[in-house]
Amino acid sequence: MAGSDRADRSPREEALLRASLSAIAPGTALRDGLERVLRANTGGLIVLGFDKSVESLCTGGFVLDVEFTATRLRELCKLDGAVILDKDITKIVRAGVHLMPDSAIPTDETGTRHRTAERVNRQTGFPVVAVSHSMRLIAMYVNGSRRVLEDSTTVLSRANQALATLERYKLRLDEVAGTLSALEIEDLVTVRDVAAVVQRLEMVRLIAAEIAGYVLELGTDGRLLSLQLDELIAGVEPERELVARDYFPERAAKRGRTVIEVLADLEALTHAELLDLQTVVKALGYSGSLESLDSAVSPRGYRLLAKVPRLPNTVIERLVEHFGGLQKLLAASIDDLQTVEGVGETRARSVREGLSRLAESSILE
Ligand code: 3AT
Ligand code: 3AT
Ligand code: MN
Repeated sequence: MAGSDRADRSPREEALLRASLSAIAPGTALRDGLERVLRANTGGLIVLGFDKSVESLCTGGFVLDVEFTATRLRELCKLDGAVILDKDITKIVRAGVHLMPDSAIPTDETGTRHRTAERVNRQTGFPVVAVSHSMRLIAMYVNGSRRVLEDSTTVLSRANQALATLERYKLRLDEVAGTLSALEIEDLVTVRDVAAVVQRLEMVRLIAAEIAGYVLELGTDGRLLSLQLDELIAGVEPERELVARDYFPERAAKRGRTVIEVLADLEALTHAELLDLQTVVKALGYSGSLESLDSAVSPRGYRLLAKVPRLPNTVIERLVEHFGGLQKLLAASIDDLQTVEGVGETRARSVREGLSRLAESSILE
C-alpha cells in the first residue's frame, strides 16, 4: 500500500512515481489514449521520455515529432513496435520502433513486450507503459518496478475505506487533544498525555498520505476525495508543530537538536513504531530512560495561544519568551501582559479573555 512502502523509495524515486502517476491519471490525454489502445485490443508499448539514452536503443520505425493526441497514440499503437513520447507528453517523437535494451538487465517478465518495457525503464530511467494485448491491462514500469493501473471504481473503494479510517483516527485525535488542553490548563500534564496526542497526529498523517496517493492516482476522478481529505486534515500540520514546540525538551535543545529534527524523526516512524509510546517519546526528544511516561511536564503555551483569535505569530513568540510557560501566562493580569512589546491594552484584554474562555471550555470530565 502507498503508505507502508514509502520508506523504500528515495525522495527522487518518490517524486518520479508521483509525477508519473499524475501524468497517467484519469482525465489526462495520455490516460485517454491508453484506454483507447486497450479497447482497440492492439496492445502497445509506450516510452514516456526521449533522450540520447533512449535514442541509442531505437532501431527502425518512423521519426514523427508531432503533437501528442489520444487518437494518434491509438492509431500508432496499431503498428508493430513501440511509440516514444517526450517526457512532458506533449509530442509523439517516434513510432513503430523496435527497442533493443541491454539483454543483461534482469527482468521477471515473460512476454517480449513486458520484458522490453521493464528493461527500457531500468536502462533509461524513463517510465514505460505496456498495454497488454493478451491480459487486457495497462502496466507502468517506474523505478524498475511494475504498477498495474486500476480503474477508478476499484481505487475509489479502497480510498473510501482509508477515508473512513481517517475519520475514526481524527475523532480520536480530537478527543486526546481536548484532554491535553484541559490538563494543560490545570497543570496536570504527563509525558504520556503529550505522547498520546503526538501518536494520534502522526497516525492521521500516515493515513492521509496514503489517501493523497489515491487522489493522485485518480486524477479528475479524485476531486471529491481530495476535498474530503483537505477538510479532515485541516489544522493537523500546524498542530503537530505547536505540540512539538510546546514540549521540546530544554536538554535536547542544549544537545543541539531542533524542533525541525523532532518533526522529521516523527515523520519517519512507521505505523508499528507509532503504536509504542516509548518510541514516540524518544522521537520527541525525551531520553526514554530519564523521564518515565508518568513524569510531569508543562507546555510553553504555543498551542493554546494559537487558539486565541487574531494573535500574530510574532506576538505569540514574545509572550512565550517573556512568560516562559503556559501557567505564568494564565496567571498574568492585563497589566502584566501589556509589559510585552507589541501588546497594547486591547490585545492584552483579548489574550486574557481568550485564555479564560479556553480554560472554561476545557473542563475535565
Ligand atoms: P475500429 O474502431 O477499429 O472498429 P476505426 O474507425 O478505427 O474502427 P479502422 O481504421 O480500424 O477504423 O478501419 C477498419 C476498417 O474499416 C478498414 C476498412 O476495411 C474499413 N474502412 C474504414 N474507412 C473506410 C472507407 N472510407 N471506405 C471503406 N472502408 C473503410
Ligand atoms: P501481450 O501481453 O501479449 O500484449 P507480451 O509481453 O506477451 O505482450 P508479445 O511477445 O506478445 O508480448 O509481443 C507483442 C508485441 O509487443 C509485439 C511488438 O509489437 C511489441 N514488442 C515486443 N518486443 C518489442 C521490442 N523490443 N520493441 C518494440 N516492440 C516490441
Ligand atoms: Mn503475448
